[in-house]
Amino acid sequence: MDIEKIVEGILQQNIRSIAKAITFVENNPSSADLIINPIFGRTGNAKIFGITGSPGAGKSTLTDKIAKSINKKGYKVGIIAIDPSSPFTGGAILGDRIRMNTLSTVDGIYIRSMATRGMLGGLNRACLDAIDILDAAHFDYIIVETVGVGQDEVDIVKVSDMNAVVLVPGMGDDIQALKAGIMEIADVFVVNKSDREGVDKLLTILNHFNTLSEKDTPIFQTIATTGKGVEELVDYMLIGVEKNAQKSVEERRLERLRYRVLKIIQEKAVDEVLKKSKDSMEIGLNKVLLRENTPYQLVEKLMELLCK
Ligand SMILES: Nc1nc2c(ncn2[C@@H]2O[C@H](COP(=O)(O)OP(=O)(O)OP(=O)(O)O)[C@@H](O)[C@H]2O)c(=O)[nH]1
Ligand SMILES: [Mg+2]
Repeated sequence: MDIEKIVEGILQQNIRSIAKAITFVENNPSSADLIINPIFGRTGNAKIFGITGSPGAGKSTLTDKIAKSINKKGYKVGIIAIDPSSPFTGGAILGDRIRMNTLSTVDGIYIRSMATRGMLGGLNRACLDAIDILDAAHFDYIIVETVGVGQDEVDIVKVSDMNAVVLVPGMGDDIQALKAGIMEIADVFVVNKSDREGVDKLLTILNHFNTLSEKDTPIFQTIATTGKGVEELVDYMLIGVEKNAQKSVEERRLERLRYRVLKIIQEKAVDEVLKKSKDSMEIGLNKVLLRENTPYQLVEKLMELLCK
């Protein structure tokens, strides 16, 4: 693979090169720097939106409409859809392709799915690399769609510039599950499927949440399928992302970088330990199995190898 050509292609906004580059950073964690190092100087311009919400809340439908709306205003939009890893929604990749199909042909909107399965925790590193690739290719806004359930997914929206949490009427217990991680970091609540029954009840819950948390997180109502309410939401998001109420853009960027560097260290450290400790790992594990050593003592030894 000709990395130089791909890098050049990214900077020239060539879609094929962008797609190849994202696949490369996904599949080659230890050499993602070959792509990122030469383009990093061209990044830092894109604004990143997180769209989070439980499976089936209408995130993709909404993202589709939001992207089109932003695109109409003259901006390029990149979408990274992080697939739900739950086996019940295992068809999500195909589903997203079909639902977001209308976008792929529109000039100035690029959509990419990233699978959580089989990533061994490297998803967020790869996702942040993909954001850089789109940023360097002059995408003005990048939307990351994810179900905010696992820690990795909560982390990734935490480091976006603005985070919209999508809720639907009649969620009941679901809202409790979301609460722990996501509700607190929402910059805006979106009550989607507001054509359904139970909107008032959900609004009451959200207002109650706002009162309890002493926050005034704005609440928008949408019907993603028809696009109702989307324009208002987009206007708010475009302005809100510039003057984020909770944290300054600089603060968020610094947090994003800190998080990213720690993720790269994590991945590299594990990689290095595995590479350097093949035999000692096996011998060590057997000792732990026989209770001659503890897991902590083994790690201590393996870390020594890492530092050599
Ligand atoms: N009635 C109604 N249906 C909607 C609305 N928005 C989305 N839907 C439908 O809800 C279903 C799920 O929509 P998606 O956009 O795929 O939801 P998602 O949150 O992206 O789902 P996952 O990515 O699988 O978690 C689809 O059948 C949509 O047509 C809405 O506002 N009202
Ligand atoms: Mg989706």
